[in-house]
Amino acid sequence: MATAPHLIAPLPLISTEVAAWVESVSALTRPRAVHWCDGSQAEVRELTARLVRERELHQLNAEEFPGCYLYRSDPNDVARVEHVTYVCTRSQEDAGPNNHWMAPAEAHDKMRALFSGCMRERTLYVIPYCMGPLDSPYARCGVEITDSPYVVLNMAIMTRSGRAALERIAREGKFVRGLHSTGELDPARRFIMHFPEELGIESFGSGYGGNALLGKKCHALRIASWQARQEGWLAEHMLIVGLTNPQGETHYLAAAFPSACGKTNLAMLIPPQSMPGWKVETVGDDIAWLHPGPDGRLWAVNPEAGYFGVVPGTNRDTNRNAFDMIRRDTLFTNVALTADDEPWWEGRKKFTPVLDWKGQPYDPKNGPAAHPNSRFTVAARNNPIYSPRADDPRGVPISALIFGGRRREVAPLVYEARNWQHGVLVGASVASETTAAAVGQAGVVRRDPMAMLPFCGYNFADYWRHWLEVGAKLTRAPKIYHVNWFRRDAQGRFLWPGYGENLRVLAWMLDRCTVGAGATETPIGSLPRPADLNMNGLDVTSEALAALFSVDRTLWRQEVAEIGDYFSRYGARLPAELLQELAVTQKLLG
Ligand code: OXD
Ligand code: MN
Repeated sequence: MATAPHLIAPLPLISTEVAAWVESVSALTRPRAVHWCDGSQAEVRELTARLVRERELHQLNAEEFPGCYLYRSDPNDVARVEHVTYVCTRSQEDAGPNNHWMAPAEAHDKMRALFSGCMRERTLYVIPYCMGPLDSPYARCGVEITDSPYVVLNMAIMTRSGRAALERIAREGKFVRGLHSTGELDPARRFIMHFPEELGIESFGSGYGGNALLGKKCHALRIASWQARQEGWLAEHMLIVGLTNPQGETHYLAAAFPSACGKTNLAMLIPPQSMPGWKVETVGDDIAWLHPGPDGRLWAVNPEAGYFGVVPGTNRDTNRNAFDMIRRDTLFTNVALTADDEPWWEGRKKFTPVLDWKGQPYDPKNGPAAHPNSRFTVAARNNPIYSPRADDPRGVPISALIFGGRRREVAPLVYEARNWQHGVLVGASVASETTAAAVGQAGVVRRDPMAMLPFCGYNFADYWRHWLEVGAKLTRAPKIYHVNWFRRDAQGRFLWPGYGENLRVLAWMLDRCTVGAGATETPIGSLPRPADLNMNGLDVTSEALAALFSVDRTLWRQEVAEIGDYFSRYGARLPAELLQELAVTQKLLG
């Protein structure tokens, strides 16, 4: 795509800061051309066609998957890279033990050397974008400069990008600066740097989603969490879902689970047949920006405009909405191919793969056909249950907040925190098995507070303090829950069917928030008794139910001790309230 003059926004629309920054980045990176993205469909079509011609994208079977393309990333660039992701604050203490830290001057020097001349022979794309509805006071803007056309296509789906965003930036004069280059995709020259005090991001050496689509994890979580603390709100790794009960009342829930633990599935849940009259609508599947409202409630907006979801496991039984959604206008990354040029992944019931995700003839001896972290990028508007409220500039009011992890044992199916302060402890002590979403060994249990371990842009101790302060502003605070869909028996089988059946648990939460459904008090919080949940048509044995609803005091005493050890890393900055709540739980456990 040549740099056509008509694509350059007329000058009055460009803030002088953006123009000056683009100029200084081009002086450093030396691109062959500069292209200002206008965010139009024509631009996306033109770029897609070029990438197909250049064999960067592969067009999928146009009858079965119209408008769908496959992109294969470099095989050593398939996931987020937490070990080279840094938060570069002036004081190391501000980044906290939860982040890798580098002094800003050192990080800038390192990155300047990498970016120097890196776009020779490449086009520099300028992507102005807005996270959140364009007319929302809660939305925040950024500009990503990248040399990756794949990033341009993804950002066009994932954010509200182009001319309208540039206009808002020109009006506001404030934006997050994200500089990205794929470099040579050399893992030894790969760094994702964040400068929260400067509202800046510098990412080099990776083209993978979470490392390269800078609006997503880098801006909407790491930088936004920092901005949110200063401005009195919260930027969270949470889905947002609307539930309408058979009486026609709608409530919104926000839920934080670590990466690849089912946020997209819960946000797109299909009610089981035995729960007629329930309606589910998606507001967001990954990130929520939460604001205390003038009415004392917590309000949520989804800053994203699309989904970057995990493909394997998606089928008509697990998530029919997602399966239908990704049958058109979807960009697939690292899935396998069938003989008919259809995308294929583990869990897709029909057909067999002939080429694996690397484009090699499929041989099961070489591992799965689709990469376990293969992804779909698709516009939220393609979602058959997209909530009309997702575009509401005020957001939606939240009735319940949910934390959860992937744990074989210890955590019961669901429990309710005693109050907000206890809920902050529950969130801060989330533990979960690692997944393929990040480089490293999968299946290892680690603490992942609020599912934000890889994403909080500052010291967790200050973040928990901020959570307590936000709660203090709410006169109608949401109740806080913990769930675990992943409990297993001694043979390793899941005890709970999950997916649509999770609605039974959500329905109990809503009844707790509204009509006061039943529960039993335990040392860790309130649990439903099996009779408190809607069990109509549920196929789970009574032994499994007993295990799902049990609190093993020995395991929990050990858990409390481990949480205490974990908190001790945060020293004197740790809010005393969390230790007080932990002491209450310990005492109740006896
Ligand atoms: C994601 C992640 O891509 O959490 O959403 O890794
Ligand atoms: Mn995520």
